[in-house]
Parts: sequence; C-alpha cells; structure tokens
Amino acid sequence: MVFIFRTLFAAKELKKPRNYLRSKFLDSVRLHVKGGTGGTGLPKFGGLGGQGGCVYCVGKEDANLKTVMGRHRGKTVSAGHGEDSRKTKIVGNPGSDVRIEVPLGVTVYREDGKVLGSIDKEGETVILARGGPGGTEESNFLGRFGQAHHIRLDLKLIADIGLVGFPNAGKSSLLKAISRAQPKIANYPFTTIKPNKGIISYKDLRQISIADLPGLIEGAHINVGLGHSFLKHVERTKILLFIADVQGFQLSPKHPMRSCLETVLLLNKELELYDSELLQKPAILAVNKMDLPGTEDTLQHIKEAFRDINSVLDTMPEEVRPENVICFNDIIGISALTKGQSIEDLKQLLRKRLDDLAEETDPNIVHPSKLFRQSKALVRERGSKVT
Ligand SMILES: Nc1nc2c(ncn2[C@@H]2O[C@H](COP(=O)(O)OP(=O)(O)OP(=O)(O)O)[C@@H](O)[C@H]2O)c(=O)[nH]1
Ligand SMILES: [Mg+2]
Repeated sequence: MVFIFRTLFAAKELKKPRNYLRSKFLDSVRLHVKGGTGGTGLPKFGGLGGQGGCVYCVGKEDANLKTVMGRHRGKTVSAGHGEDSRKTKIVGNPGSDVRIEVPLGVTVYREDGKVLGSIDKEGETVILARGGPGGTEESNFLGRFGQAHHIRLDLKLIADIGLVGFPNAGKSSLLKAISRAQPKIANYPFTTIKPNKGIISYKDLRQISIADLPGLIEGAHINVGLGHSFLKHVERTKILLFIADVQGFQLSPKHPMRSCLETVLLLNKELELYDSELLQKPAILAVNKMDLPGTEDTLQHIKEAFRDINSVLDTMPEEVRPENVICFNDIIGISALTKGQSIEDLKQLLRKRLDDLAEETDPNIVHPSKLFRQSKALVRERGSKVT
C-alpha cells in the first residue's frame, strides 16, 4: 500500500513543471506568417478590390517572446483578406492587419537569412508579411495573394552594461546588490541559465540597465558548460563588466584550478573566439569577494599584471593566453555580498564610463560634471583678468 502511494506521489511530482522550464526568457522564435489576399475588383463598374492585410510586429518594452510563442506556436499567423468590390461598394475595404508585440532588441530574419528589419525602440514596426494588392483593371480585376513565409524573431538584449564572468563569480549577487532584480543565487556553478536584466537607479532618477548572463568557462567556444551562444546578448551592450572571483575557479576536482588572473584571461579568450570585436568595447574588471581575508594582495597583483600584461602573459600557461588582451578602463575590488561602499563606488564608476562614452560617440553631449568644471575654470579666468 505504502509502495503504491509512493509511486503515485512520485508520478505526480514528475508532472510538476520545473522552474527553469517555466522561465519567461526565450531568445529565438520561428513563425509562419501570411499576408491577406487582395479582394476581387468588379469589371462591370471598374471596382477595386480591397488590399490584403499585413502581419507586422511592433516593439513593446514589457513584451516577451515566450508570449508570442504561446499565442502562435504551430499556427500560421494570417492577416485578413481584402474585401471584394460590390455593386453597392465599388472600392472594397482592406483586410485587417495582425499586430504582434515583441520585446525591444528583436531582429527579424527571413528563411533565406535576409534581415527584414530590427526593433530597437518602443512602437517601432517591421512588416513580416505584406498583403496582396486588390484587383484592378491592370490585374484583370483579380486580387493577388499576400506574402507567405517562415520568419525568425531573434532577440539580443539591449542593455547599457553586460556582466561576464565564470560561474559562481557573483554576477547575480552583484545584480541583486546594485539593482532591484531578484536573480537566483547559489553556491554552485551555472545557477543562472538564462539572461536577466536589472535597472540601476540613481538619486537623480537616472537609470542604467544591466544584463546578467550565465557563467562562461574555458572551452565555452566548443560548447563546454552552457557554450557561448548567449554572448550574443552582450553584442548590444555599451560596456562590458567582467566579474572575477578573487579566489579563482575550479569546475570540479577533475578540472585545473584557475587563479583569478587566469579566469580573467580565459574570459578574454572566450570573448575573442566568439567575436573579437567585443574586445573593442569599454571594459571594467570587478574583482569580487574582497570581504574574504587575505584577498587584497591578489587584487594588487592583478592591477600590477595589467599594467604590463604582455610580459606577464609569457609566464602564463599556453591554454589561457588570448591573442589580444583586453584593455580594462578600470580594475576595482568589490564585495557583492556585503554591498557597502565598494558597490556604491562601482555604481558611480559605471555611470561615469557611460557618460564618457556618450560624449565620445556624440560630441554634442557634454557630461554635466565637465560642464561644471568648465564654467568654474571660466569664472576663475575672468576673475584673474579683473584683478
Ligand atoms: N564571500 C562572498 N561570497 C559571495 C560574494 N558574491 C557572491 N558570493 C557567493 O558566491 C556564490 C555564487 O554567487 P552567484 O551570484 O550565484 O554567482 P554567479 O556568478 O551568478 O554564478 P552562475 O549563475 O552560476 O554563473 C553564492 O554562494 C554567493 O553567496 C561576495 O562578495 N563575497
Ligand atoms: Mg548567476
């Protein structure tokens, strides 16, 4: 009897959806879309058939691809057909359009790989399938079929900051410490398996978005761990924030123990193998878990190593050496667990680097603090001329 109950209970447990399968994050969806057929014209009165409706997607901040998938999976998304011309209505009404809400950062690909467009802003639209024109004299009053094809919606997160690091380095802990996001944190590798986005808010209401990604390990480019395909989500971030565990990392007793500096170089190498362009982005290195005793020396060692990395590189094992070493704008020690001043300093640093970047890419934007410095200097200069 007990055995039967246990078996039934176990079967019930198995049916429960696992949490990670319920996650809202999905970054690629394939759909079949079909524009409406144009209505027929009326030859006797020269009537025009209505235009077939279109299927289009529109950008919406809080939309997600999982909802799109749930709504349209296995079905053809079809727009309405154009109305036929009648004796009482010479020009037929156009067919109804179908609107699909998609998150910002979506690129639309056709089956043959052609890019149909991308959605970067709220309200931006891309036509997925055009409706056929209605029948006119030129088309012998016959409406045409609308476009029909498979398309792929591919999402690349748009965030100001992208977090990259080995598993367990404290990426999610940092996201939690710096924003209101509530990511899962645990003391085992690959706790995060899908990207998360958080918002860092400042006292003056400025907001910066930050994306937490799954952990990357050596060999990710040959699909070790979770692979490195999720690195596509840092392609559209402005600054890379590397997080390294000051104690280093060892995946299992079978794997080699990597020091903190080695993990940073290995991250560099994996990024390079994914897309060497990523190394051109401004980057900050945050050495985490500085609350642990005896870690100050490691941080100093890393700072010194990056002052002349090429000479240090020769002393490192061959498998950790990247072709090109990333140039960090800043190297900072933090403790995501205890929060405190180090997190506040990092928060201000991220903001400053983003402002500098905005100024570099658009000279019309001037950093407010620079404006303040400039005006102070001007006042001083004028004052000295008067005296
Ligand atoms: N002592 C100390 N422990 C920390 C700190 N930051 C994170 N941890 C611990 O490190 C472990 C891993 O933290 P996570 O934030 O889950 O690490 P992660 O980089 O997101 O890991 P993955 O999602 O697996 O890639 C947890 O047990 C945290 O409590 C820190 O500043 N100091
Ligand atoms: Mg995590």
